[in-house]
Amino acid sequence: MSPWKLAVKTIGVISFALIFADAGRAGDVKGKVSVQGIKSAENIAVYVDAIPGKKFDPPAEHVAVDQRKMNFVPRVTVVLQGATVDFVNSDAVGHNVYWPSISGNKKLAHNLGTWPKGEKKSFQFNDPGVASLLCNVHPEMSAFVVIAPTPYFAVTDADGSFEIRNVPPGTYTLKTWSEDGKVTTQPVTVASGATNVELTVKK
Ligand SMILES: [Cu+2]
Repeated sequence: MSPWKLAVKTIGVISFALIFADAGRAGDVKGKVSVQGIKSAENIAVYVDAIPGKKFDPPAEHVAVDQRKMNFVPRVTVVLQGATVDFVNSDAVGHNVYWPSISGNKKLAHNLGTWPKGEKKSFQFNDPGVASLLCNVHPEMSAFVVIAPTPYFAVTDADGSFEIRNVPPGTYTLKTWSEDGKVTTQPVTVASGATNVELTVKK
């Protein structure tokens, strides 16, 4: 084979391989949440709903929720089902952590107790839904842990923008959860590269 023909053939094989690699490459879901009748588009959880036939191993890395300056930080945390959350206390006062239910199921209520600065307590969230975190020492404190069935999730920033990275190509249901709005669902088809979506959350 002449060097020229060999070069053409090699380039052909490489291009073919690249096209196939690209077709299977994960994409990013980028978007913006608009709100109707709600004050803010911030702190809205956006996630890919359960994928039939697909199960995810609990992540090894723990997620932290702090209690700092008399607030839970962050206010909204999304975790994959099975994830362990470390509840930290960074204040000089004792804080408590409890949730009266997960998505209204009172059987999943739990009280972790009260502990001082510098200590933490951990909890593994095995049931999907939303845990409303409260502190029984300071009734004004509240926050949320959204337990998602997939590892593809994000929380909106101040202007409602979000980005879910590394989603395998496919068609899914995007779901939102917010403190004051209704749950929104919307189909999304993900390919390699960026997929842009717009979502509206209503009161
Ligand atoms: Cu407290």
